[in-house]
Amino acid sequence: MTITITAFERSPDRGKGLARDMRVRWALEEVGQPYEVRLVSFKAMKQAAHLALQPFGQIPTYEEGDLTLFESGAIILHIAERHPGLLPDDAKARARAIAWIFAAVSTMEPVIVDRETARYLEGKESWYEERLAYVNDRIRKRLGELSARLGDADWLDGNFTAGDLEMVSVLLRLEGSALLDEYPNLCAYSARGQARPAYKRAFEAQKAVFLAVSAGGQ
Ligand code: GTB
Repeated sequence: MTITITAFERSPDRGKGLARDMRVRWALEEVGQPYEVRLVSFKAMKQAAHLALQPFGQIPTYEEGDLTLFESGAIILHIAERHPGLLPDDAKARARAIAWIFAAVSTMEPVIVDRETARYLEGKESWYEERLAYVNDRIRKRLGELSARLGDADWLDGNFTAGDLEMVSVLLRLEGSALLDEYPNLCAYSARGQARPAYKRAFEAQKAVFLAVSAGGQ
């Protein structure tokens, strides 16, 4: 059955792979599932046809036969449960890997997104730098805890899982800030994720969208 996901027609990250379709692409590449991509404009995302798939008017979505999903974490869990390669067979190890997916999106990502939101919405305020210091400290707290748990292991719990895929994707949102550099084992962890052939294929695929739009002079 054909899998179709949605992605930005013009991603604001200009091909850096930071939008959440990248995680879904990466998961599909890890399990060797071909997929199609429907590009949506910001205008189309807020219109009825897309809202029927994604009630908040966002990307990514996932369609497979009569199944439609939204929320990248749920999509990744669905892919990981349906195809071998992203979750261990052992039931307890599988449950722990799923816990790491949730840890990435609900414990780590909110503090990181808060930093981005502060920059976009409050960057010009006189108190921005002061607020940023607090936001950065909240991120450092989480990075320190994650760093302590990872230690010198390659992945969070044994072999690479969907939990690592989600966690590396979240850490990537810190690229360009110096925060991650304070935690060498997390830098190495992120680099290991990005070195995976499936990550590279997914990255090139999303970058091709940006290059095509740029070449079209749009
Ligand atoms: N919880 C949802 C999920 O995980 O699927 C969140 C989905 C979401 O935030 N989608 C964003 C979106 O559609 C794109 S990924 N935004 C449009 C809107 O809300 O109108 C977030 C994102 C966007 C851009 C960058 N960037 O340019 O660097 C990075 C991340």
